[in-house]
Amino acid sequence: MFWKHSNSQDTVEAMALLPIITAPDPRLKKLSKPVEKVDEAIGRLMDDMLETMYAAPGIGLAAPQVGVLKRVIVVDVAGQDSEPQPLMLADPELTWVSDEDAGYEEGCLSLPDHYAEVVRPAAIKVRYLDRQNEVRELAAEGLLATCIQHEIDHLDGILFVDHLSALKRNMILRKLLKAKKAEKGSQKEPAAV
Ligand code: GNR
Ligand code: NI
Repeated sequence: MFWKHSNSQDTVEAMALLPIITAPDPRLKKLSKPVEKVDEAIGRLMDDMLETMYAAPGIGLAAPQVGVLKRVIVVDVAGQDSEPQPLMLADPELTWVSDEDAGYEEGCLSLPDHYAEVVRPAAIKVRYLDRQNEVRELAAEGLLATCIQHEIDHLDGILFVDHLSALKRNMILRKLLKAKKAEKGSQKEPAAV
């Protein structure tokens, strides 16, 4: 679907799959910076993030997950059997949240293979800059509202496990750390003969 960037000179360059950072990693805990303007470079970042998200596959991705500490997120909750509905948001801000809450079983590409119910406002309004640098406002409920809040959390260095009890959070983070250490160890190990 999104295979090429075209720039102002009408040349094309291949899009890129970006490596996704997994926890624990200090970059996932940082506050990302506003972009203020969606220029060509931010547009390309959005395209690359969307391609990376579809390939993962995931329903959302935030720039810090690919090591870029800028306030950019992409979302598509349409699912594999329907028309894609890509959203690309820069500097997203919640302008309204419902009093009513909803719980969803959440996952995160930066916390692979771990899932837990997180309670958040059931409906939101979000103001942002779109791919064309236009200010827009979107009302969302259901999975889309959950996903947008999950992505905005990433921009503030917050992971879904930060909404859980310390016990559940530490259990998940310990397992991820162990998995990382095992991965490193296996790389260092000489091949068995
Ligand atoms: O792919 C993802 N699925 C998901 C499911 C429930 C609530 C949030 C999400 S977002 C996640 C992709 C991701 O890690 N985005 O930051
Ligand atoms: Ni996530």
